[in-house]
Amino acid sequence: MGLKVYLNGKFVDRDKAKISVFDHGLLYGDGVFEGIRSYSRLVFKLREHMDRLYSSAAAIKLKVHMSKAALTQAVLDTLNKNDLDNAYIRLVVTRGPGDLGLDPRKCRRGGRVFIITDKIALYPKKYYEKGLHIVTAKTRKNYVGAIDPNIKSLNYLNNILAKLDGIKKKAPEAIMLTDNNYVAECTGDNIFIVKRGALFTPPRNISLKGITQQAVIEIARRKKIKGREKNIRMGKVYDADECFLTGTAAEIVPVTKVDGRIIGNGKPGRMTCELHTAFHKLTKTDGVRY
Ligand code: PXG
Repeated sequence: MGLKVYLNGKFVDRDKAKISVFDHGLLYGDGVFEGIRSYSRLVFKLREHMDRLYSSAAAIKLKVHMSKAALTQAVLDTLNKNDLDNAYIRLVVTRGPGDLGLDPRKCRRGGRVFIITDKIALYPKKYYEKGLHIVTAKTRKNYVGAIDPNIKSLNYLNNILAKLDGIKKKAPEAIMLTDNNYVAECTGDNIFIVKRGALFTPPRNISLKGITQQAVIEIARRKKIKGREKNIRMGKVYDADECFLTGTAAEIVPVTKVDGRIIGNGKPGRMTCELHTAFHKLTKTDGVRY
C-alpha cells in the first residue's frame, strides 16, 4: 500500500493528493504550516505545534474549519494509516481556492487542510560528528513590521533567498540578520551560542519561537545552565565557545565554522553534545502516542 495523504477529511493516495491551481496558498503563499516529527510512535510536542499552527492562522485571519482536537486526531490517524514509527509530518492549512486577486475573502469555500506523513530523512551523520560550516546570508530577514517572524506561513521566499546565498557558498545553512544587523535565526533553524558556560539565543520578537529551541531552554533550565534571550551581533558568534542550531528536522546540530572562522576549538562543543543527549531522551518520553 502506498502512502496516504490526509486531504480535507479524506485519505487519498499520494499521487492523487492535489489542490486547485486557484488555491491562494499556491497563488499568494496565503496559508500556514507546521513541520512535526514522531519518534517511536510518539509525536514530539504535538500540542505545542498545534497551538503554533492555530496562532499562525489567527494572525492571518485564516479560519481553520476543524477544532484543534479534531485536527490533532487527524494527525494521529494519518500516522496510523501509514503505519509510520518515525515520521516527518507536514501539516498545512491554505486559504483555499478563490478567484484571482489577493483579497482572502475571494476564497469563499474556506481553507484547505492537508497532512503529509512520510519517513523522516535524517541529516547526514557527519553534520553531528564534525559540525556544520555555515555562513551569513546576504539577504536580510523580513522587517518585523512587515511580516511577524512568528507566523509560520507558506511564504518562505525570504528564507529561500537566504538559503540560495548559503548554497552559493556551499553552506548547508545560513544565518539571517535583521535589518539592523542582529542575528535572527537561520533559514529553517534557530541559533544558540555558548559563552563561558551560559547559553544565548536571539529574542523571539525577531525570530520564530522554535519548538526545539524552547525544548532546549527547558532542558537547560532543568540542568541549571544559565542562559537567556539576547540580541547577538555576528562578532559574538565568531567569538563564541560553542554554537549550535535547533529545529525539528535538525534537532540540535553543532556549528564549528561560521564565515570561514573556527568556533571554539573547531569541534562540536561539550554543552552542545550534552544538550543533544538530553534532547534525545526527551523525545523518548515527551509526546502523544499513536
Ligand atoms: N526558524 C525557522 C525560520 C523555521 O522555519 C525553525 C526556526 C525551527 O523551529 P522548530 O519549531 O522546528 O524547532 C524553523 C522550522 C521543512 C521544515 O520541511 C522546516 C522547519 C521545521 C520542520 C521542517 O522545511 N522549520
